[in-house]
Amino acid sequence: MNHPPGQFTYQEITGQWQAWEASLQAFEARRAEWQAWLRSSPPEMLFTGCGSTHYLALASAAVWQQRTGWRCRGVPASELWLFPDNVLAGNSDRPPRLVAISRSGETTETLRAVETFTRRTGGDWLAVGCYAESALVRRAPQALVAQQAEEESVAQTRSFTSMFLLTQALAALTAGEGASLEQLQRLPGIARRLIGETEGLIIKLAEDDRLQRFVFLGSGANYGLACEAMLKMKEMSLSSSEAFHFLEFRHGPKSVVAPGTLVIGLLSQAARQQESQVLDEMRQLGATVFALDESAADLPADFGVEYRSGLPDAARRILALPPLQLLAYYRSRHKGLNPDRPTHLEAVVRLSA
Ligand code: F1P
Repeated sequence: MNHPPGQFTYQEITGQWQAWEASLQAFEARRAEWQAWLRSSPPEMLFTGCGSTHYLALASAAVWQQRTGWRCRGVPASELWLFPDNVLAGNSDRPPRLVAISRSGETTETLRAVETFTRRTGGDWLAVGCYAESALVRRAPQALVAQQAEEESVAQTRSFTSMFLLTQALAALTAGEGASLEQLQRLPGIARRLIGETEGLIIKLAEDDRLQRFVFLGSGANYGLACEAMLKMKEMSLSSSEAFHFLEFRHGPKSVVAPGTLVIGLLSQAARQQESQVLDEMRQLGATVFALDESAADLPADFGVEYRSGLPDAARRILALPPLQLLAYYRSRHKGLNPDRPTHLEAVVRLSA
């Protein structure tokens, strides 16, 4: 049956809070098992994936290091597979642990990265995915599977945020600072409200033809999320779309700023003042500024999304994604494209060699 262009993507974005709820409920049911898995802390925790799930690996590594104090790093699966000496320490007597993230659980690079990791280190590993019967999940000693986050659309939306929520939930079971499980369990209801509240603004921005270049800025764990929002805009709408660490944008890339540039800032509590200064400077250079934060009242922005979550920074950062996924969706539809089937892309990259 023919579906209207973008129908799957729209449903998967606007209903993602339901996948968040189901994923957290399934996690809670195995809480004791996960606490046992966390009992021994590894010398290092590696996170890996491809494309969206590489960006998820970056965000998850930052969240985990902040929460656990362990040394954590996110790397592309192709780097771990093809250049293991650049990723794996040679002289470690205690092996690192690996978190392999893949929506499909069938991406060749990710499967080969796991093979390389286990062959070289013998370390324990965990799969994070959406398909319980996938090769990655079936091979894994332990797996976090995002319930109800499977997708028809090629571009990852609810799958990404649900898998991110699960990696945060696992981190929340360790000691240290960061989001608690109870705080994360409040997110689905907040996201449902936020999607409804922000859709009108998002449509207005997406349909403003003066805006032709999109720059996503985020620091700390928000950098991986800024990269994911950049990729959505690129995959779905074929627009000029870039992502930078917030303050890095001054060191050269800002040369592109002009009146047709939309600078989208994912603000953090720790660096909010410095990040706000960057937004102010870009506005002076002629950019239109769109800020996403708990409160946008005092920010130098033309447009803002306010989470008003009542949650700490560590728990609320995921709330930036649904509005930015919708921005990519509506820009894609405004250009007459089909976000369900992005140009040149397939849902899974399988390599022969
Ligand atoms: C990884 C990936 C996606 C990308 C596209 C192709 O898939 O690169 O990030 O958006 O769908 O595959 P997976 O390993 O997470 O299934």
